[in-house]
Amino acid sequence: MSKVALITGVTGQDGAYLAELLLGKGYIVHGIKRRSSLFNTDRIDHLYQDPHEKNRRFVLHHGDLTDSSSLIRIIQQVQPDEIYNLAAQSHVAVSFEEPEYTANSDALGALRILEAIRILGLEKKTRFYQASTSELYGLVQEIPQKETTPFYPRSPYAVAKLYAYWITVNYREAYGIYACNGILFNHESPLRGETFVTRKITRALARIKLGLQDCLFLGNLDSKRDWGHAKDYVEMQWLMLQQEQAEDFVIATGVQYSVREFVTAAAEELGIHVRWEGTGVEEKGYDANGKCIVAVDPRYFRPAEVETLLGDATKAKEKLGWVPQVSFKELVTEMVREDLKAAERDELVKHHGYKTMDYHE
Ligand code: NDP
Ligand code: GDR
Repeated sequence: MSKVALITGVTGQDGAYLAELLLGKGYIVHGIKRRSSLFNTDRIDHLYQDPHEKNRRFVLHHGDLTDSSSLIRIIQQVQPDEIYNLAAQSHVAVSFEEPEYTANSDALGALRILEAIRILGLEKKTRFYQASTSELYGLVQEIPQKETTPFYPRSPYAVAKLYAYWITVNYREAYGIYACNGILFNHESPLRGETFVTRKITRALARIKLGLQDCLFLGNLDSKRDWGHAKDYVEMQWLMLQQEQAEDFVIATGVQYSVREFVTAAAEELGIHVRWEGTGVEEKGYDANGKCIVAVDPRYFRPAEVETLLGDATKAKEKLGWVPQVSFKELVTEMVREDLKAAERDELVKHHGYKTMDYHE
């Protein structure tokens, strides 16, 4: 009998990689997508199976983390062995603009799923994974951060995720549900959303290289992150649900770079050497011809910043056999290469792909 998994946030970066991983392991995978006015399934279109196909192994359902009734209905129908709660309003900066919605989806969303497990009497059957985050450490109390490091969230997103973290622990202790938190540090890929800093950088630099864009505007260049590859990290999400006992794990590479260093590395991949000049809001990056290609724009500063994150994943190494497969350099190379291909397609369309139409003809 195939195992059955339910993924919330299946249309997101991690959801797409995880669905692919689980299908490869023989799972039947159900995913929850929310209704949108445009197609939002780009990342999983290659996995799509027509509803008319018999014995489908990949099935999508409309639902929303803010809507208990949809969650209960889907979980009742699917009777999953494993639920991966990846859905979230996941943008830290946006959470300052939409704090209430962020709390509703990111904090109460986890509670709604855990309650659905209870209401449906699935406490002994269904295992639950919560997508927790290094943002919980916020104003860091210890370097590097591990499972025992105290939390100090610095955004409405992180505060909402703190609730989700503790409600997961609480339902494990109170009701014996196999529920665990993966405290994942930043992980990126060519599927990363375009407004997160790594993807914003690789996409913009590729476009600058081809003359499709002039300048990349960024916020805090000094911010430091521990960046890994999403493909590596979803494997750990799965492994956390395969243990004898539910536990919480930090997943990180243990290596840290600044946003400025990410820009420099991505530019080097494109054969652009960035010369940095100035400090603070005056800082700029120039190419070899003296053209300004990177500038600081204070609109991207956050009301409260998380300056530095560096993870210690010793526990995951020892218990899950965690070894990151993709290095920082390989991650940057892959992201730049994919964004360069996309920029080349845009350039082709811009210069050769269409002719100007005179609609009055
Ligand atoms: P994405 O932003 O790429 O994906 C988020 C997913 O959640 C999308 O499928 C989105 O749908 C869906 N979603 C958002 N709101 C709702 C809602 N109200 N109801 C149902 N679905 C919703 O995030 P990632 O894949 O990068 O991250 C996955 C999870 O891991 C998130 O919870 C994130 O907070 C957490 N995390 C991520 C890290 C990272 O570095 N990537 C690190 C640590 C934690 P749509 O496609 O329609 O927008
Ligand atoms: P983060 O990722 O906030 O760590 O959350 P993001 O890539 O948005 O920011 C990383 C750091 O870069 C700085 N920064 C900028 N960020 C963005 N988005 N845009 C900019 O122009 C810019 N300039 C500088 C930020 O200030 C920050 O310090 C991600 C999300 O995936 C969360 O869901 C997840 O929980 C954490 O990673 C771990």
